[in-house]
Amino acid sequence: MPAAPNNFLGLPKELSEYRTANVAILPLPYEATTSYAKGTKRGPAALIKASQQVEFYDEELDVEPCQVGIATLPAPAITRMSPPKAVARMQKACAKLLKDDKFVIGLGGEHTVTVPLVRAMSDKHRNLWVVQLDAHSDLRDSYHGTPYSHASAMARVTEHANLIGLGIRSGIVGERQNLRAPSWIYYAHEMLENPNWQNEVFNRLGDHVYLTIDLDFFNPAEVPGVGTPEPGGFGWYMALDFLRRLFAEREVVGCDVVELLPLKGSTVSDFFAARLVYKLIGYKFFLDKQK
Ligand SMILES: [Mn+2]
Repeated sequence: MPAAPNNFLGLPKELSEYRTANVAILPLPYEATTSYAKGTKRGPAALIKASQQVEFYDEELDVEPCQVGIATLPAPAITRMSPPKAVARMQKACAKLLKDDKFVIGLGGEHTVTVPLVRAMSDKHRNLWVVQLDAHSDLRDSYHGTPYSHASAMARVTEHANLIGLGIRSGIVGERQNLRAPSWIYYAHEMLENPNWQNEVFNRLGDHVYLTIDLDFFNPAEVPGVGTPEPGGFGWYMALDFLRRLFAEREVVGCDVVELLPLKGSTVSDFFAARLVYKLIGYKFFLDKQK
């Protein structure tokens, strides 16, 4: 028997050809500045491998979202580059996909990969908003000597876009005051105490949104395979409830799922991440627009 194609979902040729695909999966196995556990560079490959066990059928949407066509790109050759060079190379790769009108989903790698993706997206979409699901604010201006640290990803992002950070439960003193208006941070404990947080977010959020999901947003009991786990966190259904509304009420122009750190002996996090990426594709193309 021929081996299954090594692309997202293991799709046959007619559903994974670049020319006709609406979605481009861009693996970014970049890991240069991780400060705790190592291994996020193996994230994209583990996610793609796990995706080959995901069913094509989405029972919630009652469709096969993969029918829109999903091309899996080769990873850009960035492993030996300095951070500024690697960031420039990733931005170029993303810009090419946007020029070809693909809906880009970046797979990390450490959270730094969001910087080049947002730079490419903000060249195309003025007044871009970034929605960040993450345990960490990532707002240090630089960390361990580099402005391209994973701990500085959102500091760089706010140079190009407005930001709404959700689920944050690890940060630095003064970060909320230093955030340039109209950006916002929602700490996890505040979201738990405020049943109206979603409405507040949607009252503030602009029309064009780039979505970045750091898997440590989720409870580490549910997603243990992350570089920097934080106690607390949110669950699958809570996230889907928010994401469904985000895709229905706003124009999501691109996304990434980052910081997957594949663990020996457990595929839970890899499969969770793969299913999450497929949910994003389903919500992007198969929800009725409301607004
Ligand atoms: Mn994080």
